[in-house]
Amino acid sequence: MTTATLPTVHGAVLQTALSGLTVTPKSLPPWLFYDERGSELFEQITALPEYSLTRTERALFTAHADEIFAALQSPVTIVELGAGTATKTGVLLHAAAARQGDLLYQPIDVSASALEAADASLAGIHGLRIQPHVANYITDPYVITRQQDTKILALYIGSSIGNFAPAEASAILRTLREHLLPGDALLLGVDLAPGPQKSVATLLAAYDDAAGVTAAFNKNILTRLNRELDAGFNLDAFAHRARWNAAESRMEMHLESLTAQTVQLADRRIAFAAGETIHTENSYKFSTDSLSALLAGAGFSTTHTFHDSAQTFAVTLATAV
Ligand code: AVI
Repeated sequence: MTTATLPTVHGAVLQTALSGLTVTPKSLPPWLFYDERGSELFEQITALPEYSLTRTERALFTAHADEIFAALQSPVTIVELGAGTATKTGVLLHAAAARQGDLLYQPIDVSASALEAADASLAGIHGLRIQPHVANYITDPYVITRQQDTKILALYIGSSIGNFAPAEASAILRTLREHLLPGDALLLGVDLAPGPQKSVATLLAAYDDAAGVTAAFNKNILTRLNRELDAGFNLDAFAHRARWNAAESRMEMHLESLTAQTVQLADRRIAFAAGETIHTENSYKFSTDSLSALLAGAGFSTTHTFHDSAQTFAVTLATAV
């Protein structure tokens, strides 16, 4: 089968895989992780002892929700980019709904099934109305409904922004800013760079856990190519690698070819040298300064920053200027 005759549903995955694997260095984009199995594995990652991001962010929401909504000084309509199943968002939605009685929540996500799960899990929150929007907030236009006498609070949490290169991250925030009016707000959750209380070893363990869940998550990208494209990856011939790139302030995930090998992919044979890697993910880690600069460049001004005592994760409230 040639590229031109492939059904559309496989077209995007095939085009992406071919364009990433026929150049040097090889790479695959992280969105390929999130098929059904990959999404399940990511949920497992968020509960791992080594991966504290999700727990720390939830604890920050629990501790500071009231302060966040008090600082906004107005009822809000909440929008969430990449909401997924919205598991952590419930803490914020509970607090806002209790405060203002009636709350409109507009989760935006590429996965309709994740939004259905969000709808089911949030159904018990009194006064909450959910208006889901299935869209890829990076590539698709999206709409935000503005209610009278409320300001918009946009949520972009879970350090999702860290999976984008600085220019892409900035473009995502600028697009969001175009939907907002001065005085609207953004709550951004990001993982912080190593510092006095956060070692590189801690970070490496978070992306290479003892139970091997992150390794399975990384290798699932090859399982997906085997299943969807009939590719010929031997999973045992690749190893999960997690690396800290200090110059770029990012964790990187790679899949390293353990031998010299060739792999069939559609009508191509892809050659790997022993030790060559497929770069599958960047996870940028921020400092207070890099975060403020990113926000300022997109038209936001930081008003509050909340972090845990060990300064591993930050939740930043910023105003659209
Ligand atoms: C979704 N994203 C913020 C996660 C991260 O930490 O970059 C994805 C992940 N990759 C490996 N573990 C978790």
